[in-house]
Amino acid sequence: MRMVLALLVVLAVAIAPAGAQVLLFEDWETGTDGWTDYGSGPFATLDNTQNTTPGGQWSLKTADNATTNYTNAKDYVWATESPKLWVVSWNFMHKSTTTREYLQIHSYSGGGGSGSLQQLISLGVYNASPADTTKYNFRVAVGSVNWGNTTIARVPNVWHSMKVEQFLDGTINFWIDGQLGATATTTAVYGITRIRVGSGLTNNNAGAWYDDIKVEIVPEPGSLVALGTGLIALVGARRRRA
Ligand SMILES: [Ca+2]
Repeated sequence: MRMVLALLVVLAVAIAPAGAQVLLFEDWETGTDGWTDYGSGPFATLDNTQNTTPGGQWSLKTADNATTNYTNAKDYVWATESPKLWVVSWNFMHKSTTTREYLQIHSYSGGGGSGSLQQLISLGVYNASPADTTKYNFRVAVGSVNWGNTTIARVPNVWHSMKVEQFLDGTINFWIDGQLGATATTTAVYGITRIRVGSGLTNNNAGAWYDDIKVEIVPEPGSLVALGTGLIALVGARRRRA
């Protein structure tokens, strides 16, 4: 029995929150180091009119005057694909006019933005069919529904907390202000190689603000399940012997 108790202690320690691994946290308070501009301009720039960070001043604002596509966003890349069990969260404010502004989660086969596109997931506001322009919209581009609508009504000109989480079975949840707004499933389950802040598309002269961007990796449960299964088997064996 002493051994079982010892194993229970080991198991309790193993199950105790190991803490998600933070791959990226950006509140824009110390510049844009590590980020690169997408396209040839105009670019997203630091802005101190709508900050959210406690004690901070800065958020990132996409330009209002993007008249061409494929610019006006900021990228953060990883050479190696992250683990697949990830959570990405940020704060977001959009204007009242119809626009297309969102954060993008990319996965490319060669890391960063190299090789073939494996997955592209977005959450924010979009303007083309089938987007309901009264709701927040999401996209799962590969192996899924592409653009879809959340159940959460758009409220412009205030900050919203946005969160996307992926599970190993291909479930992707989209959260807005702590409410689950949509769930999608995909057959293309990949880790992250790039975060793109902004749609990179023309935005109807209505740039948006982004702050407190966090990319976290959740410890995979496999080792804990294995340990738990082992413990149950051991207890069962001891019971049979008793
Ligand atoms: Ca900030």
